[in-house]
Amino acid sequence: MLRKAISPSRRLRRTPFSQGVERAGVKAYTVYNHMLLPTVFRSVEEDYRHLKEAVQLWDVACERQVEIRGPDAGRLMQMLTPRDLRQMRPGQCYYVPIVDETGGMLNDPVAVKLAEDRWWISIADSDLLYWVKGLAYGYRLDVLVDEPDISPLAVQGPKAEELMARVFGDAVRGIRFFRFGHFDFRGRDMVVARSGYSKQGGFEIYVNGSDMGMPLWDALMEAGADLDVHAGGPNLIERIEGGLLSYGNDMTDDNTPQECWLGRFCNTQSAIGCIGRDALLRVAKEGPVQQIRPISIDGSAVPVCDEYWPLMSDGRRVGRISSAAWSPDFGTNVAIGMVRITHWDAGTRLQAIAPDGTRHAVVHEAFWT
Ligand code: THG
Repeated sequence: MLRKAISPSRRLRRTPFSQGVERAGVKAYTVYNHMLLPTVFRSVEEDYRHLKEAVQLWDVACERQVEIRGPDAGRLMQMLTPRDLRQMRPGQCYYVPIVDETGGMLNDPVAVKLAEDRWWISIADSDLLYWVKGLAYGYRLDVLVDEPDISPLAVQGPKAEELMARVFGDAVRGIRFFRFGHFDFRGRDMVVARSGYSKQGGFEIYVNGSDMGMPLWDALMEAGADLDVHAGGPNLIERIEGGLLSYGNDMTDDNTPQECWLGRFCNTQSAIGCIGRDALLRVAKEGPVQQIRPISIDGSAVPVCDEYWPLMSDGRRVGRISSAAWSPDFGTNVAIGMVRITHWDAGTRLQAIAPDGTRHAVVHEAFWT
């Protein structure tokens, strides 16, 4: 396992909140969309406990926005995803699988509809901008596609609403899940959504302008002192408990949305214009032959999963673990795996080959929360 520093350089982008993150004592980063993403402050377990009890500021500026604007924006958006966007209104966010012409997953972003002719795609870790620009150019669409100076800052945890109300006013309390509103911070308009990569509730502020990063970070830290606000980040344990998938870890372009258990976010039949529609309709006839499942792994705390761990049955490989962590609240190791159809029923007992030994594993029906 990697336990070395990463050499900084201009290619590894800092964020508008990096000063605040460093001041808060960040202990580890990962790299996401060529940008720093803080992952650990006190320890993964302490951060997990604090996330479930208080409120955290997350520097998720690495969730970069692909902005599409122009008369063909809606058409281009529908080309990207098998989720039917016809009912989506400005003010809404949708979690959308993005697929290529084979139905393979290219990204699993949050789409933000600002206006009929203006959208943001809040991307996971892949260079989606080039696919979108390529389609816009190849199809001669009347749109502009670029990456604006917008940096998400997530406020997550049970006390998030109280903290947000103190800084943005009581109106934030009225924002519904996966909806957004426009709010003023020191004369700058910002999109504030009820969303975020945790199951603890909270908001995401699409910070408008890098120059506003530290002023907003400081304002939130000051306003939340008595709420025990602390810096945090997407938490490995909490997101596995909650079944939140990580693109590049749990799935790649080798997987269809159906394999990723994202079928509930697809309306392939009615998503007319989606580039991958024909391929997905073809595989839908047969149904997927492997699928993501929650898995528990017996024994003491597992090491970091930084490569697939084979899942075995009777000496045959029937799947793989892609994310795993010890869950203090569930008293077991929780994991996300891809399992073959023959072995994906809840209760199926398998063996997981972790680097420190082979362990018993059990397939579950649903994620833990
Ligand atoms: N917020 C924003 N951008 C993002 C993420 C985010 N970009 C990168 C990454 N996260 C994209 N992946 C996800 C994965 C899950 C969710 C959001 C983005 C998510 N899922 C909920 C669930 O599955 O329970 C809710 C989905 C729904 O009901 O619509 O929130 O976090 N801006």
